[in-house]
Amino acid sequence: MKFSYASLLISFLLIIFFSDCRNQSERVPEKNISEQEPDGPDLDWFREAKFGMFIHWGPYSCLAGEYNGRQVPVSQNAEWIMKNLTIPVNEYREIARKMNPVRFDADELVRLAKETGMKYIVITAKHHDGFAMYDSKVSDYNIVKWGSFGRDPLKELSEACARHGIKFCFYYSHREDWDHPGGYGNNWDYDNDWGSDLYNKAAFNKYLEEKAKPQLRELLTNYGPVGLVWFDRGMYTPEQGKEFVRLVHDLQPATLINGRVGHYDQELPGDYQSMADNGMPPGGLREYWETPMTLNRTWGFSKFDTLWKSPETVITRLVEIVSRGGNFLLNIGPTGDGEIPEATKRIFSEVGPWVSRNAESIYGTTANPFGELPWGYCTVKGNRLYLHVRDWPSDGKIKLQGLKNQANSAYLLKDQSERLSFTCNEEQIVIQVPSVAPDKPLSVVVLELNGAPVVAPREVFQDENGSLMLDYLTVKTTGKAVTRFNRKGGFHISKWNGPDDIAEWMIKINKPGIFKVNITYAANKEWDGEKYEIAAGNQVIRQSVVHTGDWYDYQEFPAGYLEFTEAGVIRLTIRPADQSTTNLMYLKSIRLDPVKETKRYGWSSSNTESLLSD
Ligand code: JFZ
Repeated sequence: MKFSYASLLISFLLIIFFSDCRNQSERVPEKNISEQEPDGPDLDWFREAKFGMFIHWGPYSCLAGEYNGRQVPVSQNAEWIMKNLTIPVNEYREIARKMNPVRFDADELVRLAKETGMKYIVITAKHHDGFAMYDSKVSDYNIVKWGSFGRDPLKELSEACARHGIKFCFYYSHREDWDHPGGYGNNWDYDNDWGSDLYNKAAFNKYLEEKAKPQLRELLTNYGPVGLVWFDRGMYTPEQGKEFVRLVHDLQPATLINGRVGHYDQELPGDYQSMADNGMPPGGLREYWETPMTLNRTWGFSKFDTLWKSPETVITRLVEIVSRGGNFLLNIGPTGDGEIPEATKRIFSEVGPWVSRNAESIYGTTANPFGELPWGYCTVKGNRLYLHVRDWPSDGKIKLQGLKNQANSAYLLKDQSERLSFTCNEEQIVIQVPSVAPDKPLSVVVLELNGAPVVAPREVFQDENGSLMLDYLTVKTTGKAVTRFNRKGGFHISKWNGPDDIAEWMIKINKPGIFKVNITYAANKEWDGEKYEIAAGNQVIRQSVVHTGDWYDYQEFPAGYLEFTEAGVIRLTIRPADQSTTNLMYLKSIRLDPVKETKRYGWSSSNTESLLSD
């Protein structure tokens, strides 16, 4: 085989080229994080956003709370008119056919959201009435094909959101469907026995497979990136709930899912917890959550519902929710022809400017670390505390207890030219503020610290009987232990599975003595026998979990005894004793009750068979 110089040169160049390509491919600059598609649910934008617009809009908006002279009472939701007035499917379908929302303007909606400070929009793609407010290929029962409108509002809205940098999201009623014979909830047209566990499984599964799932697929395929899917009213079985989670994440892995995708009887299968409508959890939750709220009393438009919330109420609710670590999803109900009610625009026109001038104290902040504050709310960002003062002090003094690090400066967010004076001592910091509140309904005072706030754990005091109640309101959790909420389990501490996952309290003993320790928790069978330790000073109570039936069936158990011989503040902890794959328990509370001292021999805190009588 003859090798010409040319062939050698070509070979050499090819080697360089391919090695260079290979190197080239290795040298391809990594996308920076922000451009990388998250490979899982993207909570970051949600945590940053804080404030969203909910839109309830469908054929029920055309009825506006009344049909054939019958009215949906203002205390009931106007979007439930089909069920509340048992409107036959065939009649409702004709109401839907007449829907022709020529006044719908996606840009106007998105501009209103943006000017009000809302960063995401969740619109009803299909509510319980089964009517699709988008161009569905699955069913002609939709806004584009069924009547004369011929436009796709969700397409127009998703494009307007993209133009204005607002996250496009949609609501989908995946269980309730009063139009489809297999959907849950229509027991006036269809002979479905809809007792809680007697639903018509075959018909329901047919509805899921021929309507709910295919419609979700087309929504997650044809409308661009979807920030979140807002499911509603749960699902029958945990497995069905998980099927919807898989469906969403198979199509858009970054799309968030709210807490109502799964059955209320199961652990949260979504990415964040949906609180009850207009619900307000106490603070201290470490799991993320969102509260939806109506602007009057109904989600869908009602011409009778004039009980509008004031701008002050909306602003205060926003701050209250954000200060407790959640998101606020505020609803608007456009009219049947697509108009935004004047009252909505008036309220939003006052909310927006307040949010804009106080934006720094809202977006990207974390929850108040101090517990309830008598004068208002607190949010945190880096080394800054944002004190949202609701009750402006007549003596000009804002007091804050529990801060352990040094304050460097204080000023009004609205006027940063003037520094406020303040004094600090062991107990508290007192900020001197002007006599007149600079803003309303809340004025923001900024306290700059020498670092991220360090807050003394809140102390738990003995009550008049000398007892102590330790629960999620005063707990400090570390590791994977979290304070959380779900509809079935209520507020509790869980998600812990090793000795580094700790719940602790600082208990203030004024009346020393021996205390009986009772623990209230729920545990399913898989957690039976897991070991936990309750420790205070050099005392340790070691116990085993006894299953209570299910993870939300709470029961009280005697855990043992602790003795405190002197007054003082003591750190009490509870944690899994060993590393485990289970969640140990849903802890509701630990209670310490003083016991009479009778016999004192052979007693040990780890011995639950104490010789002491209570
Ligand atoms: C549901 C819908 O039925 C209603 O029409 C609206 O869409 C609302 C946002 O969601 O209503 C609920 C669902 C759950 C609770 C309350 C109202 N809940 O958990 O308290």
